[in-house]
Amino acid sequence: MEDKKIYLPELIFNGKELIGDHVEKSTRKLGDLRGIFENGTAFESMNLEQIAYHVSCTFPVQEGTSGGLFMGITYLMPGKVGDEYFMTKGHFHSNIDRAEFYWGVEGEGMLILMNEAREVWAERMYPGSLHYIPGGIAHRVANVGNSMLIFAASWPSDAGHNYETIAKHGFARRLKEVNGKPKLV
Ligand code: PAN
Ligand code: ZN
Repeated sequence: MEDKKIYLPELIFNGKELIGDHVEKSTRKLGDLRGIFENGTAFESMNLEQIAYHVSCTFPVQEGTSGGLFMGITYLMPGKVGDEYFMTKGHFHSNIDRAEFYWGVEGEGMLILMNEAREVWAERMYPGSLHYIPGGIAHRVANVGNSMLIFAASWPSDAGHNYETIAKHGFARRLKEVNGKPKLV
């Protein structure tokens, strides 16, 4: 007899993509990243309509609900603006003590982290790398490879995103390609 209490999951994560009815996609073009790269002249000379990254997310509860979790997969294109790699905008969480997990799925990246005292450090991202980002730490990812970087993330549904602090003050160090290698300068 058919078991009426066993269901199929509503979402599939096939290792690379989130699939299901409740997946929301958002896109950031290079032009949306104005101001985050040091070399403004190089930036303005590029195709600002090109996609820098897109994110596929599932929000099982309403944003701001306490106790829930969200998940998102980020697809960050390879490229550079001057000697800086394509990177995500980066943010603190609005509820600053909320933590997050990131994990590497495909490609080669660098997770750049900064505490409220503006100390900066970075962790290499690669397929299978797992990164616990404690509360109070701003986070941004750079694609340091030649192919698309894919990473997944899960964060609390009441974390929220504070982009303003980073938009205004940036990170205290920049990740640049120096002699062919990524370096925090
Ligand atoms: C991630 C990020 C995603 C895009 O899901 O939102 O990688 O980066 P930005 O939000 O900085 O543009 C996350 O950290 N959520 O909290
Ligand atoms: Zn976050």
